[in-house]
Amino acid sequence: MAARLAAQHDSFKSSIASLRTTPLAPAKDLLSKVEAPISPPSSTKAASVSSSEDVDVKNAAPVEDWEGNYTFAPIKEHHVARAMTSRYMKDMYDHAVSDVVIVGAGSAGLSCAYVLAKSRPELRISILEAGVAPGGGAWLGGQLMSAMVVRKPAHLFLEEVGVPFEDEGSYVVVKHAALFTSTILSKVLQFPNVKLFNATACEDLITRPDPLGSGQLRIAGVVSNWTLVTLAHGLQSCMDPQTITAPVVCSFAGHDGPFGAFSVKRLLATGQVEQLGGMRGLNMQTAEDFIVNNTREIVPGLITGGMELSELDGANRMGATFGGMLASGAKAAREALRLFDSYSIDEGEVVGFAKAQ
Ligand code: AHZ
Repeated sequence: MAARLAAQHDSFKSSIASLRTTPLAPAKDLLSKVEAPISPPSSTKAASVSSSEDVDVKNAAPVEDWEGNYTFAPIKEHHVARAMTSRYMKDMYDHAVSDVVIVGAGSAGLSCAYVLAKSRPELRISILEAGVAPGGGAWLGGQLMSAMVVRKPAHLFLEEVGVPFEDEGSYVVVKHAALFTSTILSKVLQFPNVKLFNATACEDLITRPDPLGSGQLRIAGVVSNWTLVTLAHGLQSCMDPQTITAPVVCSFAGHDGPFGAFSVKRLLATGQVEQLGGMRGLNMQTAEDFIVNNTREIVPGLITGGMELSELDGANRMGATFGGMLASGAKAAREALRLFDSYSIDEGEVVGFAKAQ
């Protein structure tokens, strides 16, 4: 048995070695032979190129030469490891106390982040996005189709962000939803006061008796964990999370789903809201106005908008029209600033009302 495994291992090693060293066969032979080698590349220069292990990178100067001599500046593996680790850990350290936390980087969350970060560059804004790719449902229009419909007046927000569209009268059309999402994402990420923690889930909310005397519990930040760790909870009994303290949390976790409507579901579980209305059927005529006009602080310190709000309020969905999400995010940002400016804050915690100027 051991001898057979060793023989298989040797044959595997030699087949890998042959993939590395055998010159590429002509294309017609490749098509006719199932076991044809795949590399090296077909360039006639390939035979004279050294393997990467042979190259002494210590003193190589970077050269952008497209004729076969493109040379990268030297690097060591630990440079890459430290470049990532030092920045990520510094961000976690700095953002452990934030001014505003946004949960969910879909169209509503990103719109909120854009307005907040642009209008108040001194604020420290953290975004938690459970997925690896921010953008939520805004990479496509409806039913996997490209175009994104935005009803007026939310086209003004597209103009503000710099997303081109075709004007169809009462609504506008962005030729690809990904154009909106990639544009707003690139702008949000370039603001120095924003940190996006993607692949990071909001697992819980920090609560405190409200020092402002509301008689309710105040949301004082979020409990976070890398999403993979959150998902592994089923396998492991307990893996403790991290926290971000903040006087204002804006939640845009979308409608119900594996991660959706996170904050309102958590508030229900903890008795901070009595019931969830549950998202209602589609009504494009009314749904967007409702979501925008009801985007609000739902318990002290927590603002909810986007489709998460439909789960709380029992509001209709709107399907593939996105103006309500953009305007809900923008309204939440205004509300977040109003709250923030009304507080006296110590190390991210609300300690009283701001003194009148
Ligand atoms: O990954 C989620 C998504 O990117 C993220 N999210 C959810 N729970 C989270 C948690 N921690 C961190 N616990 C979390 N992130 O939140 C994002 C929600 O984006 P979305 O696009 O699903 O929601 P939205 O409200 O921004 O936009 C909704 C778009 C819709 S749905 C709809 C309909 O069903 O009719 N119509 C529109 C326009």
